[in-house]
Amino acid sequence: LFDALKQQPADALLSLIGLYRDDPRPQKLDLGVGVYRDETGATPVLRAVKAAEARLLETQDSKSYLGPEGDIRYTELLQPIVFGKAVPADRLAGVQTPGGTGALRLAAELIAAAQANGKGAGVKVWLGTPTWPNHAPIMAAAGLAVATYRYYDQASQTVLFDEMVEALKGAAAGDIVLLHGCCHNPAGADLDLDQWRAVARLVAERGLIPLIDLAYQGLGDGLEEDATGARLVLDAVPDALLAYSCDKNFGVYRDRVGALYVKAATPARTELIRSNILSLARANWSMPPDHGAALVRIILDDAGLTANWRAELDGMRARINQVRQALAAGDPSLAFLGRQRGMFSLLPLSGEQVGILRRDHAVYMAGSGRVNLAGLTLATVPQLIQSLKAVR
Ligand code: PLP
Ligand code: TYF
Repeated sequence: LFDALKQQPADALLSLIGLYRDDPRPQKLDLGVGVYRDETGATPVLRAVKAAEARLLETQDSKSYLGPEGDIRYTELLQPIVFGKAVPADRLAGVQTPGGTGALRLAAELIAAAQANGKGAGVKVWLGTPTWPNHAPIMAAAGLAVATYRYYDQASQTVLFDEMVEALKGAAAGDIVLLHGCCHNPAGADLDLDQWRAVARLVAERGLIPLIDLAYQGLGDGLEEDATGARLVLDAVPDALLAYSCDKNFGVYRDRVGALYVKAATPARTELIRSNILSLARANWSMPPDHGAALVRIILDDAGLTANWRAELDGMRARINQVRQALAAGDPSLAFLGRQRGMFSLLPLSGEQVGILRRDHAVYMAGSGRVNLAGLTLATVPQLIQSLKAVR
């Protein structure tokens, strides 16, 4: 049986971790996989998370099963941060998921299940290009058809908004449109508020269903600011999906902390969706892992810990934006980095130039030219600028 399998490529981004580790050059720069790094290059456990872990260790009196919805209080406490308000429980189904990836997969399975029941035969999921490389495989794994709209031009560093709108005018009612809530991965370029408003109108008028991927809230301009566009879209439509990740903004990557929220037009539809996402979760992972979500719950349930977490998040965001401003100030051709947000941006480099940067300059980035700016410090910004000049 298994000989029929085809060899699969390794995840290109995750493979960089090993290549970088094995490089003996002391000046090497890791701008690869998307994790936050502090000015010493470390990805530390946040102090608020450590405090929550100490509390959990002391107070947890059982590890018995929770259920497919995971930690209900966690999904409730996260809700005002994401939506900016309390959404009535009979209009919003929320479940804890294994990371943002689990939320995306569950969203895809829900769409596929509805489609299989004949409600949306031929539904397409519209992905911008470029996008996070896992988006298309997740949709395909659930059996969904993917269509694309051009989103960003790497050479001119511009969001192709008119092209995006034109493409989405070709989408059929009931089609799904995946939108990055903030800190676009890999482009670093988000819609401005007027563009978000236009997208909100477009999806509402054409009966499209937004699927918002919000994996970096708080790492762009602030917790509120980073959710503004998503909220505009959510408020404009009767039905919408939102895949959330706490893995970056709480720094709990390996603990796999996410949530799927589905907004529905009526209480009956909300209940229908809730029962289906719980049944799909059971068939996939039964129940999500508890630890990370319990930490987020403990933090958000405590005003002091919440304030500490927000301050640490503010610090991470400030450092990323400081690196962005330093690059922009250090080289006019990098001015666009100062206008973009989040950990990632796409440098206008060929695959060959990316290879030379790795081989001759020990600068590690994704083959696409995507850089994780959190891999830099004010001290190493000039090194990147010099290395880029050398390959141009
Ligand atoms: N969506 C985007 C755009 C991402 O960059 C990531 C990164 O990992 C995810 C979703 C998935 O997040 P998680 O690690 O929580 O599964
Ligand atoms: O894009 C990134 O670097 C992050 C981390 O298969 C990541 O989203 C990368 C690859 C992957 C899962 C997560």
